[in-house]
Amino acid sequence: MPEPVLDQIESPRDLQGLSAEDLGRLASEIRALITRTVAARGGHLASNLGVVDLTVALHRTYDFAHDHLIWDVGHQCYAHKILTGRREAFGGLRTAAGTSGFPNPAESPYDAFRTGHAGASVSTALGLALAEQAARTGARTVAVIGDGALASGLALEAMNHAGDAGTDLLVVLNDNEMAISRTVGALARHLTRLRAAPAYGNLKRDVHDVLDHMPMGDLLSRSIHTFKDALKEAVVPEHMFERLGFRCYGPVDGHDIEGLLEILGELKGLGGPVLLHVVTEKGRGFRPAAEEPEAWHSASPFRERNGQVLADTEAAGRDTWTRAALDELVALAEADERLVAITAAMPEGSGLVRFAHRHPDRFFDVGICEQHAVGLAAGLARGGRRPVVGIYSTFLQRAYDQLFQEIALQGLPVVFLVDRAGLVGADGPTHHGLYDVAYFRHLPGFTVAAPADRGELAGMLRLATEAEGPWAIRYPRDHVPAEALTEEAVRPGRAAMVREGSGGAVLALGACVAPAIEAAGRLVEDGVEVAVASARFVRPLDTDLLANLLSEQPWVLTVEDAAAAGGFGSAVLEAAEALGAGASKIHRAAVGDEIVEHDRRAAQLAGQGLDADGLAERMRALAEEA
Ligand SMILES: Cc1ncc(C[n+]2csc(CCOP(=O)(O)OP(=O)(O)O)c2C)c(N)n1
Repeated sequence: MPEPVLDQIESPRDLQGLSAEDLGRLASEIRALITRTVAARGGHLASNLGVVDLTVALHRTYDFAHDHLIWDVGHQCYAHKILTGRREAFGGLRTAAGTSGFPNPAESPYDAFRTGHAGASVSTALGLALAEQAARTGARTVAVIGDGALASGLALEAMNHAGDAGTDLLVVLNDNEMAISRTVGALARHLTRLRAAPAYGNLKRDVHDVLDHMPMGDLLSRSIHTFKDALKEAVVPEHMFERLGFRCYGPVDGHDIEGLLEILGELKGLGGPVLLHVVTEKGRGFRPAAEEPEAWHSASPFRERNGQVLADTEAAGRDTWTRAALDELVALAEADERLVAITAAMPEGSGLVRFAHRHPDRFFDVGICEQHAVGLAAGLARGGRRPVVGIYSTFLQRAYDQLFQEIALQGLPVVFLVDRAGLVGADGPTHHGLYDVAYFRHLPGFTVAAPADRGELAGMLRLATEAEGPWAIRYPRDHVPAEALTEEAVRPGRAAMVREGSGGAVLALGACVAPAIEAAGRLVEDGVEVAVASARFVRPLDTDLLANLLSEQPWVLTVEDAAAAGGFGSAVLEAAEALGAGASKIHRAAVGDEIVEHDRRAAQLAGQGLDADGLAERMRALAEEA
């Protein structure tokens, strides 16, 4: 067995001495390492396997210790991490001891930004390019963006600017015809037409065509007209970004390392905004992922041998919140023809794929366009439909203004199923859903709810789809409690007592009710009976219940899986102040004012004192002080 090429790579500079054959072997070794690691740790598989050759070619062509490489989203940066000195830490991918699943400058100077949301790469790359241009450093900037992310508003805003600014910038369009699901929209169709164009795959041939079509025998002009000059004419004139000021090349085969090196080498010499359209295959090299790239976009741990996903024993028999919400929604949609569902490129993650199968004519996947998703919902609602937007808390941040302008200000009946609300585990800080309570609760007219169990979820969803104004229902990336915590029917703005006691009270929000009940149970040994209520609503808040608790209990602890600032506990404090009663009795458990790094969700909750152990400790301390 020859020594692995990867063993010779300490930094990208070590790529310089390698032959074309060695580069090919290196790419295979990296693919194997990625597959092995994701099989053990979980992570983004299909996109990463697709960009290995491109990553090798980029690092061989540029010196990103000096130049800049920005990965859009950043979920496809594994080969980049392996090549930039993080091979060992990569073994602990997405665990507290290992590298994160996204770029992070704290890990390496080869990462310019912490990223995780789609569509930002061209903006940040253009900013860097403008700064480098002003400083005359000669550093070059490259952004790699997928065909899914390119259709996001932010990316198009940046392309619009870059095409006009004329700054040196290479945008590599990594076209694999997929976002997480198949890429949707008119831009995707445009790219399909370009892929089918005869120019596919051979930029060099195009350049020679240009040379060959020069006046025959005109040797002088032929010799002046070099390859580089001809390159300027070998653009793809019908490319929409060509019309917007980019010089566009390709499509080229993103798995032909030699071809990529040749093209990148030539393009490196060009000034101004350049777009290279590269075609790659998601899941390349691992058959299950190549055959089903959607299922393997983000993988749970699996058996490398056959791709069999390993069962999550802890969750056995329990539904995720996503699954439970979709069960209810699909049932409601049978009875209410007005219900329509919208996703921004997350049909699988949001669970709405089940709605889509049942009611394809009432389902809209708008691509990675959260702002548009919310605007579209407003229009549909104004037109008499009842839109339900299934979206992650973190991605809805993109559409904050639409929540105000298009929804709240109009008072339109749109339901937001705010998934992955709270700490999300291994995806880490870019993906935590910590701010939705704060960004919803000041919007006039919104009802903001969080279920503690399945019954509450069903009751809330029914009320929300019947309501005359906007609703948000938040739930975490977790499993629904196996048993009902309360039987009491859900009524707007009303909390529910789930445990009686007079030694203090916990007012818990949503999924925090279950650990609060468990913690209260532990205090019985200490002779303290703590009352627990499921708050159910952040807005409107149950001020009657709050007034009772403040008059009857020695202390009230609010608990939420959300940022403390502006969160549920803040709402309770404000309400207590307005009531003129007992604000000093209120204590808050919430996620602190800090970045919570990637880890298991259970560990993150424990780190914030939000698990049963942490809450029991907090309650014990409050009971002792009282
Ligand atoms: C603003 C935002 N919305 C949604 C997502 C979830 N997401 C992560 S990767 C991805 C697909 C990206 O597709 P593409 O840009 O084509 O890259 P590929 O995975 O195909 O390489 C999506 C929708 C996100 N990261 N950011």
